[in-house]
Amino acid sequence: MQPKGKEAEHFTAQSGIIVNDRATARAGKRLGEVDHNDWVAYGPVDLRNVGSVTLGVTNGGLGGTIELRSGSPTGTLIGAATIGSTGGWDNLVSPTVTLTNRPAGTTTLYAKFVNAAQVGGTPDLLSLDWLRFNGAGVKQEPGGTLTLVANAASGTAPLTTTLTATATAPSGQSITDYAWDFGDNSAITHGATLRSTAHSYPRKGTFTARVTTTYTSGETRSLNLTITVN
Ligand SMILES: [Ca+2]
Ligand SMILES: [Ca+2]
Repeated sequence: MQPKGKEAEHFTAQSGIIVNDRATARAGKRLGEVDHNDWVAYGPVDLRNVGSVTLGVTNGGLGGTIELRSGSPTGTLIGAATIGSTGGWDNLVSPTVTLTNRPAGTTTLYAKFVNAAQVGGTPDLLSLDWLRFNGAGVKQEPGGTLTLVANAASGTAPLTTTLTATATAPSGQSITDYAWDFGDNSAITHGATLRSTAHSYPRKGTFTARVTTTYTSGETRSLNLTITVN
């Protein structure tokens, strides 16, 4: 089984793509030379109970659409995200794409990059840094509860927001860690009692903020919240 978090550069096949070293990229690498109709593939993946995929992407170029397809580069379209300018190649956004028409079993997931307005292969469309598969997957979530709110969840740049989690552990356990991922490649912050934290988003974009609680058993529970900066 594939892990829920996936570096974009850990593809199993590609067309027209290279891997670039970039200090600001997660795991130090991301996709390069991303042009119209290029694609990367990840497989095998089991998308049962995976309701959405979050895409970590930057765009200092032309922009375009990331099409998620199953089975082949021209297979069933199961989700798409259109990426506008993020103001530079080091500015990451993290939209979450809801999946539809998911295959019933294991498949190869293709991410195809599309912008028919690109002329002569320049400039690049965008750079994909990572993907995250959201949902319980084939493994059951542990017990406990988790809710997440932001004050505010949207606003104009620069936006400073306060994220607050309300969580309970399964019976007989306790919460040992809250981990906060702001969806912009800034450092994840942790704390055993860090139920609430503030974060600033200096630029416009769509970001998926995420909190993960860890229980004494070592099991975790996560929840996403979209932050929209206009
Ligand atoms: Ca290319
Ligand atoms: Ca990466």
